[in-house]
Parts: sequence; structure tokens; C-alpha cells
Amino acid sequence: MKQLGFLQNKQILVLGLGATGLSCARFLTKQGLAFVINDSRQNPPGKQQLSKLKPQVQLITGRWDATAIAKADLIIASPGVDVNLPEIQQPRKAGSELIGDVELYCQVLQQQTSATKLIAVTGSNGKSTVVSLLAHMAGSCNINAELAGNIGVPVLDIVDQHFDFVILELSSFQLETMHSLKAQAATVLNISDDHLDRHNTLEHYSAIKHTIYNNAKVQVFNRQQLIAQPQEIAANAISFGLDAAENGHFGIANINGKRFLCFADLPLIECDNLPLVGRHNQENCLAALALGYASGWPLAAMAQALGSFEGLEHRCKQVPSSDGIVWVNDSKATNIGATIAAIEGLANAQQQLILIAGGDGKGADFNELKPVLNQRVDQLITLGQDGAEIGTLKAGSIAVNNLDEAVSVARSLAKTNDIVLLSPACASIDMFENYMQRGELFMTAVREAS
Ligand code: UMA
Ligand code: ADP
Repeated sequence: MKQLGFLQNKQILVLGLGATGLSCARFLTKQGLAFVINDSRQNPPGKQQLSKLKPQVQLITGRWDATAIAKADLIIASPGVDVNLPEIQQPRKAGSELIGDVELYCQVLQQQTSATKLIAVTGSNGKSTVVSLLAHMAGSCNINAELAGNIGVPVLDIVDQHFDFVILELSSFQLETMHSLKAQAATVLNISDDHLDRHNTLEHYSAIKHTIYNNAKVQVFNRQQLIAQPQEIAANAISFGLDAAENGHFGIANINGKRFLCFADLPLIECDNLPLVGRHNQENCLAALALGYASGWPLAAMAQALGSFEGLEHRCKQVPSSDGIVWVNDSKATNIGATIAAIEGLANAQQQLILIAGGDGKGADFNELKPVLNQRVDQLITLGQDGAEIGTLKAGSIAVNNLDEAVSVARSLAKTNDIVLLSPACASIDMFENYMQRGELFMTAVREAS
């Protein structure tokens, strides 16, 4: 990669030494630039790798360092760092720039007049599923595309490779520190309470999400959720929704008693032929089709590819078992919206639905869960820091101490063919390393006992 003029002669400070901080360190090192790293944790996860990459780099840990912040001209913050903290804002010198890694990535692409087109996806739920669907469709259509962002690949790690398209999964944390994104296609899939411990109000969280539409060539929007729609809908915007679609938009039609994903009235694929379960996933497929179409990808080939996308782990996935109970791992449901979608997608008149929920609620108002808990869930088992609060929403709920106990209580309540759904509506960090570990432990408990 060419040396980038706009980064020269600046005091650069990287905040955070996780996956993002390390990718910043790799990028800056390749550019031959000096930098300092500051992580508030005593022992940040990237420490060892950093010492191999650049042993002489100055790393400050265990606090936010006012002196380093005060000296910096350019501060690159990791998404997990709350940049609004007074410890970070107050020491900054006048004119210093504070951005995230994705903002820096966009600036680099623009400096290089790169031809790479960005497809940008945010939303409270469905981001990883939609970007993975897009990557799967791109693969089937022989389109040179790469996935990056919140899905787990820090963008600066791919900045010196050429792709025709980069599919960006963007969190509110990343969007909060960005202003230069110019996406070919951008969407806010949906908005429900999430991360309010950091963004305080739904209005603020929503305003941050909406910045993804700024300068987008094509806005792709959920026509059934007003809060997620651009304030000014451009003439070329493309909508998706689970209802019938008008010309130029994506939706669902009933044809001879069968439901099809459609482009206006053109049937693309029958819903029963989608390996993904639940109406929320039909919505995700429509969003992916709309984003691909907005990027000039071939419609028929994209639709065909949907038929072979098996879905991601820990998202409404059935756990194999031999005990006749339908165990479903939806550990990635870390907010209320995801849990409501899972319950609505799975509840039916024939099978009892037993829900296991609870964990760290991140400041959410659980009352929104009450109607669905009372109308569609037969038994509620709660655990974790905010489990008791969820338990108050449904009479007869059972509180347990850990996941093993939750599985054994659920087994004692379930009859053959009943559904036991782990869909916590909460983050996992109060009891587990992450949602993946929570999902793995659930699957292990199910397998061991069945
Ligand atoms: N932290 C500190 N002090 C620091 C830096 C971080 O206490 O100095 C804490 C944060 O509060 C956070 C954790 O450490 O709890 C990790 O933060 P980080 O910024 O170091 O995380 P990275 O390892 O760089 O990973 C980040 C994203 N993490 C977060 O936004 C918390 C990853 O998204 C993303 O895949 C990665 O960059 C690459 O872009 C993960 C995530 O949980 C999957 N995202 C949230 C979500 O999906 O809900 C937003
Ligand atoms: P994200 O990356 O936004 O967290 P994922 O695709 O990983 O989204 O899914 C997270 C959780 O949200 C899972 O529990 C999944 O079942 C649920 N989910 C997926 N798509 C939707 C949607 N469109 N609406 C509501 N919930 C959804």
C-alpha cells in the first residue's frame, strides 16, 4: 500500500487493544507510522501479539491516560471503548480528531480513490445473518466480495487487498465514530432496545444507526418498521417487508396457497425452500436480495443461492438430540427483539414452548416481552443477573442457578415433541465468556443428558 499523506506527522493514539486495536497496530506499522496504545484494562487481550508485532511500542494499560490523550492529534478508538467518557473527552486538545477504525478505513479508500463498493448493514438484529447471506450469494454469483466489520474481521486487516465489494457489518459503536461512509447500498434492518447502557436512549441509539444512510447511493429500508426508515426516502430507495411489494421492491406473495419471496410480483423462491426458519429470516433474505440488487447483482442467481444457506450457529438452530424434545439454541439473542422474533417464529398450537432466558439486560426495558411471554410461551425458566426481572413478567416462572440446571428443569417439564428454546434476550457476560460459550454449554448439556 502507498504511504498515506494524511496520516503523516501526527501523534497517533489507539484506544483499546482487542481485535480492533491490534488491526490498527498492524496497519500503522505497515505504514511506518509511530503510535501509542492505551487500554483501560490491566491485561488487554492483544498484549502478547502486540509485543511480537512491535516490541518497542508504548502501551499504557489499566487506566485512560490523560497525558497520552492530551498529546494526540489523531485518536483511533475501538468499538468497545465508550468515547463519550469524560476521562477520554476532557483531556483532548483542541482540534484533535477522534475516529473509529471503520472511519479510518473509509478515509483510506477515499484517499486511494478505490473502486471498491461498500454494502453497509446495521440493525439491532439480523446483521450477521444478512451479511453472511450476501457473502454466500456473492460466492454463488462469482462476485469478488469480502465480509468485514462487526462480524469479526476488523476492516483495516483487509484494506490493502482488492475486492469489488466489501460487505460491512456495522454496530452502533462503529457508526458512532464514523462520518465518511459512502456506501453503494446501506440499510438499517430494524431497531429495538439494545446497548442502552451505552447510548442511554432509544432515540440516540436510533439516530446513530441512521447515519449509515448518509451519502448512500441506494437506501434499502424495512417498509414495515418506521423507526428504521430513512427520514428522507430517496426516489431510488428499495424497500423490503413481509407484505406484498410494489414495483421495484421486495416482499412476499401468496401464490396457489404457497408463500414466495418476490421482487414486486415476480416469485423468486418459495419460503418452504429456505433452510432458515422463522419469518424474521424471510425478512433477512429479502433484505439481502434488496442489497444485492442495489449493488447490481443478478437476481435469479441470488435467489437460487438462498436455497443453500444453512444459517449461522447460535441463531435459532436446532440441537441434535435423541430424547424426542426439540432443543433450539438461540444464544445470540442478546436483546428483546431477537427473543420476540424467535418465539414468534417457533410458537405453535401443537407444541409446548419452554423458554430459557436471562443474563445481562444491558439496561433494556423487559416489559416489551410481557405479551409474547404470556401469549406464546408455556413455561419460562430464568437465570443470570437480570433473570429475576424477566421472571416477574410471567406467573409460574422458575429461577435456576445455571444453564445445566435450566436444561434439566426444561427436560422435566417437556413432553415428546415440545420445544425448549434458549433465547436469553440478554448479553452473556454476567455468566459466560460470550454468547458462543453460552450456546456451546447449552448444546453440551442437551447432548449429555439426552
Ligand atoms: N474494553 C475496555 N477497555 C478498553 C478497550 C475495550 O474495557 O480499553 C472492553 C470493552 O468495553 C468491551 C471489550 O473490552 O467490552 C472489547 O472491546 P474491543 O473494542 O476491544 O473489542 P474488539 O476485540 O476490538 O472487537 C470489536 C467488536 N467488539 C465490540 O464492539 C465490543 C467486535 O464485535 C468486532 O467483531 C471487532 O471489533 C471487529 O470489528 C463484537 C461485539 O460484541 C462481536 N459487538 C457488539 C454486538 O454485536 O452487539 C457491538
Ligand atoms: P446481529 O448480528 O444483528 O446480532 P444475528 O444475525 O447474529 O444478528 O442474529 C442475532 C439474533 O437475532 C438471533 O437470535 C437471531 O435469531 C435474531 N434475528 C435474526 N434476524 C432477525 C430479525 N430480522 N429480526 C429479529 N430478530 C432477528
